[in-house]
Amino acid sequence: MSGNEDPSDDLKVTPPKTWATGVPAVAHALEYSLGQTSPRRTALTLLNINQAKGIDCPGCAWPEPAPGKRHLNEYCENGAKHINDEATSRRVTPDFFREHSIAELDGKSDYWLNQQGRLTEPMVKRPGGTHYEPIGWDEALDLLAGELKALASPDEALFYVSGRLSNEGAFLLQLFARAYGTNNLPDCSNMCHESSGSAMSETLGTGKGTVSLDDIHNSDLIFVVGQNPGTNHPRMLSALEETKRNGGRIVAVNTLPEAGLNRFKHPQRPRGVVGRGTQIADQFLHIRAGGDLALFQALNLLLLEAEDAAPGTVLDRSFVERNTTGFAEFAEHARQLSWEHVLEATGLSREEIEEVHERVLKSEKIIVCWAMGLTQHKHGVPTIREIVNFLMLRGNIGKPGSGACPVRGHSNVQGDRTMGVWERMPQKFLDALEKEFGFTPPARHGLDAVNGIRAMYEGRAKLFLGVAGNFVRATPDSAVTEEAMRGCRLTAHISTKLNRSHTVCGETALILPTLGRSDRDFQATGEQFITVEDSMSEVHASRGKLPPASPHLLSEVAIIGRLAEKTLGDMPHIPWKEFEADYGTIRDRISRVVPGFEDFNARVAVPGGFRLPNPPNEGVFPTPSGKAVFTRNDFTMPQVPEGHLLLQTLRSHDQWNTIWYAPNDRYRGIHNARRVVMVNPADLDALGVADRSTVDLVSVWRDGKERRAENFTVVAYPASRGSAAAYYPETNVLVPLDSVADISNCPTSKGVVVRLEPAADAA
Ligand SMILES: Nc1nc2c(c(=O)[nH]1)N[C@H]1C(S)=C(S)[C@@H](COP(=O)(O)OP(=O)(O)OC[C@H]3O[C@@H](n4cnc5c(=O)[nH]c(N)nc54)[C@H](O)[C@@H]3O)O[C@H]1N2
Ligand SMILES: Nc1nc2c(c(=O)[nH]1)N[C@H]1C(S)=C(S)[C@@H](COP(=O)(O)OP(=O)(O)OC[C@H]3O[C@@H](n4cnc5c(=O)[nH]c(N)nc54)[C@H](O)[C@@H]3O)O[C@H]1N2
Ligand code: SF4
Ligand SMILES: [Mo]
Repeated sequence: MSGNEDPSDDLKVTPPKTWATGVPAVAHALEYSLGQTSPRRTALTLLNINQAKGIDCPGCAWPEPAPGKRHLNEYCENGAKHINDEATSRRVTPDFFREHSIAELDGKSDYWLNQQGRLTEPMVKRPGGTHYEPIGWDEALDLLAGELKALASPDEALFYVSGRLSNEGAFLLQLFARAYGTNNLPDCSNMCHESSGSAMSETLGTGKGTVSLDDIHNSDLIFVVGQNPGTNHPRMLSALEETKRNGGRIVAVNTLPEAGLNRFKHPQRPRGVVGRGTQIADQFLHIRAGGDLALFQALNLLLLEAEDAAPGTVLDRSFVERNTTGFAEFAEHARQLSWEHVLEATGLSREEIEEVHERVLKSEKIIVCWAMGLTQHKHGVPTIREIVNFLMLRGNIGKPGSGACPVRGHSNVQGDRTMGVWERMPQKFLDALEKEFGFTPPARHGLDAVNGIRAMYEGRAKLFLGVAGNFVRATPDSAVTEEAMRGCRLTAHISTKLNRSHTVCGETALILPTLGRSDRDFQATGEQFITVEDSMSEVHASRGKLPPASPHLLSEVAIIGRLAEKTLGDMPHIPWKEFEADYGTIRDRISRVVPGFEDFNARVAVPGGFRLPNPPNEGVFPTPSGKAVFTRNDFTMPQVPEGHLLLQTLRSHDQWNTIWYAPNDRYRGIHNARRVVMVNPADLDALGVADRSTVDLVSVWRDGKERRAENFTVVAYPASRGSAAAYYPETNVLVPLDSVADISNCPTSKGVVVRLEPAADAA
C-alpha cells in the first residue's frame, strides 16, 4: 500500500474469525514492516524485541516470561507492526512542512499523517503562521520556557504524558512540573485504567494488579472480562494456553464474541501452524453492555448462599476475618439483589450464571483479568470494586495462582504512574520529593485529562505540553477538545511521529522530535538505556538498537531536562545536565524517592530486571484501616431509551490507539473500511435499519447538544443485544466531555447512547 494515499473505503465483510494468531498473523506483521523499512532493519528490531538485552516492545504492557524461558521470537503480530512503524525509513523533513500548510495537514487522515514517517527536526508555528518552520533546539526551548515563565500561575500549564514515556523521562517530567509549581499532570491513564486504580486503591490499598505471569500459568480459573486480548494483548493468549495446559479453565465475558477468546493458534509452535490450536474460553458469557456489575453481584450472592447451605466450606473465613473490613454490611446488601434485575442487566440466563458459579466452587485459585470493557463505563469503579469483593470472598488475593489483574495498555503506562505522573500523587510521595530535591511541591491536586480540557476550553489553562501521545485524538468530545487546544497560547509536543495534535494547535506551536524505543541513545557519558514497568510490576531495561532516525533528535530526557533548566534556572538545585549525561543518576534519585526501587541501578542491570513489591501479596493492605475493604455497590445498569443503542468505541486489529495502520479488522471480518458500526441483526430489525445501509451516529446527552458522526456503514454482527460497536478515534466526537465514570472521571468510551439516522446523502 502506498504511504501517500489513504486506502480506499471499500467495505468487504467476511464472517468473524473463530481463532486468532498463527502463520497469517506473522505474515501480516512482516508485510507491514517491510512496507515501512528494509529487511535488515526489520530483522534487527524483531530479533531484539522483548529480549533481555534488547528493546522492550513499545506495544502493550503484557509481561515477558523470565529471561531463560523466552522464545527467540518473543513478540506478537501487533508488537512487530508497532515497532516497525517506529523503525520506518520514511522521514518528515523541513521541506515536507514547507510543502504542506498546517490547514492542509489538518485535512489529512490520521493514517496519512502517521505514514509520513519519523519527525526529524524541531519545528515551530508562529502566531498567525500558516506553516511549521524549522527552529533550533535552543530557540525552541527558550520560547517554550519563556511562555511558561510568562503565565500568571503555574496552574495555567498542562503536562500530558502517555504510557510510551520511560521511567526516567516520566520521573523528570513530574519533577519539572512540580518544581515549576503545578500538579497538572494529566495522563493517558485518566482515559484508560483510572477506574481500576480508583477501585483497587480504595479496596486493596494499591492501584496495581496483584498477579504475576506465573500466577496466570498456574490458576484454576481465569475470567477475561471486557478485554480483547487477541488484538490488544496478543501474547496473553500464549499465557492462557499454558494455563489450559496446566489444567486451568477460562471464562470469557464480552459483548462481542472476540476471536482470541475462542481458539488460539500459537505462531511459534508447530501445533499452532498446522493444528486446530487451543480452545481458550471454556465458557463464553455474551453479556449485555454494562452488565458486568450485575454479573459479579450475582456470583457473590450465589457464594453467600452456598456458604449458608454448607457453612465453613465456601468462603475463606480466615482471610475475610484476618484481612478485611465491611464484610457484614457487604453481605447484608448483597443478599438484597434481585435476579430479575440481574437477568435484565446481563442478558444471560440464570443457568449460565449458575454454571460459572459451579466452576468457581471447583476452583481454589481464581484470577479476574479486565480492561476497557469495564473501566470506560459510568459504573466502572463499582464494577471493579465488586470484582474485588468476589475475589476476597474466597481468599483469592495474595495467594499464588489468584488475584486481580487489570491488563494495562501502553508499555510503560504503569511505570509512568509509579514515577509520579498523576495529578493526585499522595503526600508521602511529595514529601519524598521535597526531601530529595529541597523544594516544596505544590500540595493542591492538579487537573486530569477531562478537567484539563475544561480548563483550556474556559481559558483557565493556556499552555499544553504533551509527551508521547496524541491528546487531541485520544480525548472525548473532539469538537470541544479541538477548540480547547486551538485556544491555547502555546501547544508543544514531544513526539516521534506526526499526528493530529500537531495540526490542531495553539497560537504558537512546537513539534519537538525525539528518539523512540528502537533508537540508540548516546549521551556525554556513553550509550544509555531506559527502564519500564509492565502490567505485572516487573521493571526492566530497554536498549535501542537502530541508529537514531535523524541526527537532530534529542532524547526525551534531554528535552525535558533542558526545558526544565531554561524554565527554572538553578532554582531549585536540580542537576538537569548531569541527568542528561548519565541516566543512571536519575535512577539513583528514583531509588531514593520511589518505594520499591532501592538499589535501582544494580537491580535493573540483572537480565529481566526485578519485580516491585506488591503489598496485598504480603498480606499488607495500605488502606486507612490497614485492611482490605468490602464495599457495597448499588445495582445499576445503563439506561438506554427506546430506539437507541449503547455504543462502545473500540480498537480494530490494525490500529494502535489513535493511529491506524490499515483499514482492516481481520478477526472481526471487516476489511477496507473503518467507518463501520456493528449491530446485532435483531436490533437492526427492531430499529428498521438495513444491513449495509449508511447511517449517521447521533449521540444523546443531557445537554441537548447534537453530536454526530457521519456516514457509517451498518454491519450486522453478533454484538450483544442493545449495543453497538464502532472504532475510536473516529467516534470520539460522540463521547460528551461530561460523560465520565463516577469517581474516576474516566470518559465513558464504552457507554455512549446513540441513535442511528439515515445519512443525509444516503436518504
Ligand atoms: N493492537 C493494539 N494493541 C493495543 C492497543 C491498540 O490500540 N492496538 N491499545 C493498548 C491500550 S492503551 C489499551 S488500554 C489496551 C486496550 O485493550 P482492550 O480493553 O481489549 O481494548 P478495546 O478495543 O477498547 O476493547 C474492549 C473490549 O471490551 C469489550 N466490551 C465493551 N463493553 C463491554 C462491556 O460492557 N462488558 C464486557 N464484558 N465487555 C465489553 C469489547 O467488546 C472489547 O472486546 O490495549 C493495548 N494494546
Ligand atoms: N473513544 C475512545 N477514546 C479513547 C479510548 C477508547 O477506547 N475509546 N481509549 C483511551 C486509552 S485506553 C488510551 S491509553 C488513550 C491513548 O492516547 P495516547 O496515548 O495519547 O495516544 P497514542 O495514539 O498512543 O499516541 C500516539 C503518538 O505517540 C507518539 N509516540 C509514539 N512513540 C513515542 C515515543 O517513544 N516517544 C514520544 N515522545 N512519542 C511517541 C507518536 O507521535 C504518536 O503519534 O486513548 C484513549 N481514548
Ligand atoms: S503482547 Fe504486547 S508487549 Fe507483547 S509483543 Fe505483543 S504488543 Fe508487544
Ligand atoms: Mo490505554
